[in-house]
Amino acid sequence: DESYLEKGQSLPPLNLIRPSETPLVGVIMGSDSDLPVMSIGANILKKFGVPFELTIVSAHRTPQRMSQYANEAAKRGLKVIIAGAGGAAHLPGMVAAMTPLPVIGVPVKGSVLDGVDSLHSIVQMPRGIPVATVAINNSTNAALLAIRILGAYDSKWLQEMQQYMISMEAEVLGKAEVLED
Ligand code: RP5
Repeated sequence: DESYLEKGQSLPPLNLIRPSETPLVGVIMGSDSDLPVMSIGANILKKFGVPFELTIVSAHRTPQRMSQYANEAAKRGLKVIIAGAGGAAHLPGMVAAMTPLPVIGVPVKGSVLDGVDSLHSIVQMPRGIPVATVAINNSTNAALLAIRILGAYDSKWLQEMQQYMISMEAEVLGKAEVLED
């Protein structure tokens, strides 16, 4: 069921699109225009079987919703937050400022400046409040990093990650063999 990935849904405050009732990872983004990028990472979480939720939280358009989300995240059982944003991408940093949970920022490429604006905005967090920043549009790595962090709570996720790495290696070695033939 991919219905939670549909674009353009209007969300009442904190009525989350929640594939899991007990999510461990919160995937949030500033706008539904970020969905094509962020849904790639969401699908990785889905593939690994990680309970997660996905919703829109805008730092500048819905600041109260952002505060509520960040303040309640740890109490609700989330372990990691993945936050995607474009432009003056303050969402990951603001969320990190209001929760002790690890926050992974995904710089989303906008229509101008090639996403370098978002990258600089997210990666240049001043000291004290860290945001783990992945490459522009790389929600895949954000999801994989979130799973590695979950491995600190439950070694099941480390085993899943190990399997993933082994199959990735086999895939690349397979391609190398084809080239050598
Ligand atoms: C940010 O502004 C969003 O994260 C999005 O990447 C960017 C553009 O937003 P919209 O044009 O979709 O409103 O808040």
